[in-house]
Amino acid sequence: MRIVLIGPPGAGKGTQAKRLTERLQVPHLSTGDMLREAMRQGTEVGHQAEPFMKTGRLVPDELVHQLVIDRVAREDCGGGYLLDGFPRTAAQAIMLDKMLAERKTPLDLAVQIHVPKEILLERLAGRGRQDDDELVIVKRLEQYDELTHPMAAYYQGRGTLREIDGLGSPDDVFARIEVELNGARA
Ligand code: B4P
Repeated sequence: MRIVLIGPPGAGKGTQAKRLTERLQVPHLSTGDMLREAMRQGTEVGHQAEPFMKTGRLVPDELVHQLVIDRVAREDCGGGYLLDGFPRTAAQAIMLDKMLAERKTPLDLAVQIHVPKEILLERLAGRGRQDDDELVIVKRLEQYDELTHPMAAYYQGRGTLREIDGLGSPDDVFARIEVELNGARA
């Protein structure tokens, strides 16, 4: 299966992606992880992404596009994959569609996780990653509201969007996602 996972920072994308990929036995493609790895390795992409990530802004679409194209072309993605945190803008959604059409591999499901802002702030404050500084978090949430949330409508129009309540324990949330997953596989 090919799935995209959409949600604000702290919604539990990474947490649920791990469970989903274990269940489906497909690779977990997190653009956030790929960008952090590029920064750690000091690659050109990493250098270009760093100032954006440190200030809570989305990195330019072109940088992420190439990462995704290269990763999806790898052999382990032949049986499907889970995209965690991609697409995040309308341009990324269009790019993904083009790539899927070229490869003749349609998307099965877009899952959007909803969590109220006050809970997101609590969760992120407890995590302590470099970009979990209070001001940076506010910027990341703003970017989600302005760019990513409206993008979800793109999938609604196509009938692939499933909206999930992200409150409760990670197991509660996963149980809700599983219901949608089973519906899509039926
Ligand atoms: P990401 O790495 O995607 O980071 P994130 O949005 O914070 O999501 P993450 O997966 O880490 O958090 P989660 O909700 O799982 O992006 C980081 C940055 O990279 C972006 O700001 C941007 O600059 C850049 N970037 C990435 N992709 C991009 C793209 N496509 N285009 C442009 N820029 C891009 O978990 C958060 C915390 O909540 C965890 O501590 C977890 O334990 C906890 N949690 C999860 N579920 C919970 C639950 N049910 N109850 C309680 N706590 C829970």
